[in-house]
Amino acid sequence: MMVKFGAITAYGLLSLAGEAMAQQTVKVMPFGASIVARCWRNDLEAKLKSAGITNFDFVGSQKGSPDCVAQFPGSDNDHEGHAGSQATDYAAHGNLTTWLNQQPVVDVVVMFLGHNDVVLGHKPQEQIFRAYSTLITQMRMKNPKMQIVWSNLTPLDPKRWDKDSPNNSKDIAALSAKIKEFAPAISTMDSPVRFVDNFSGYDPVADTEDGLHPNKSGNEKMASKFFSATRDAIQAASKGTAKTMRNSNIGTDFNNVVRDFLKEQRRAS
Ligand SMILES: *[C@@H]1O[C@H](CO)[C@@H](O)[C@H](O)[C@H]1NC(C)=O
Ligand SMILES: *[C@@H]1O[C@H](CO)[C@@H](O)[C@H](O)[C@H]1NC(C)=O
Ligand SMILES: *[C@@H]1O[C@H](CO)[C@@H](O)[C@H](O)[C@H]1NC(C)=O
Ligand SMILES: CC(=O)N[C@H]1CO[C@H](CO)[C@@H](O)[C@@H]1O
Repeated sequence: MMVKFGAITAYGLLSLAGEAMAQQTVKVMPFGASIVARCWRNDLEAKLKSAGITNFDFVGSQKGSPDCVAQFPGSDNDHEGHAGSQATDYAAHGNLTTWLNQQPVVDVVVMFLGHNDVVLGHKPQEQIFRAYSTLITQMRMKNPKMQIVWSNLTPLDPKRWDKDSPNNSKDIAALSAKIKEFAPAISTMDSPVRFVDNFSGYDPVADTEDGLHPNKSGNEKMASKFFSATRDAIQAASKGTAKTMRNSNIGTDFNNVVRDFLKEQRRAS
């Protein structure tokens, strides 16, 4: 009788575990400024879903334009991109920590940020990099295993953006090149940083509306560029969460449940 009850319990636990793993949704926060609000996110989601990556959910306090959902029906429009924002301001004010804490869980952050530090703030590159470090530290404080996808910046059309300040497009290019160098240096085993190159192959005239913000072809390029790093980050996060069983459904740490169950079994037999 005891053994039979145990067997049923084991079966129950296993199917519960299977269910929890199947339901394990990876929470992905697209983070940055106005370009993060654009429809490349919806395009990226569509590309991931057609590749069979479906166990993720975009999170954030902001909603993209309804146009993005019209273009990609049924897509998830949540993000954390705030128009006109600078990495240096986020770092100074703790905004990211606030937004991360509004979410019960964040597994992946997709960061695209820094244009405004150059074109609005004219901040020195070292200050921008100190801000990036602070932001990555904040991500890891929220989740020591945060999977980070970090893109450099799309280029600016100098004809439009260098009128008021002649170094804008040059400074964006230099910042982009520096991000490429810095991203692997800040990557760790527990919390990998996957670099995405959004600079090369992007045409700031043909791929934007205004020399900066992507139009349809720019969105498509960005989605393609973000694809493999985001897919890998989601897959890594879902492996990680399956292992430690972050699990609010069961209400307790699954590993402990299994350990106690096995102890019971040994005692019973
Ligand atoms: C960031 O935080 C500061 C200080 O709380 C606030 O004034 C600012 O509006 C926040 N930025 C955004 C984009 O919400
Ligand atoms: C632009 O860059 C040049 C050379 O790098 C520098 O000498 C100049 O001061 C910069 N101008 C502004 C407005 O930042
Ligand atoms: C993108 O915008 C540029 C210039 O604004 C335009 O020439 C191009 O046709 C647009 N491409 C798409 C796919 O919207
Ligand atoms: C002009 C410039 O600095 N371009 C760089 C932009 O970023 C890409 C990738 O990070 C580099 O390969 C380019 O050299």
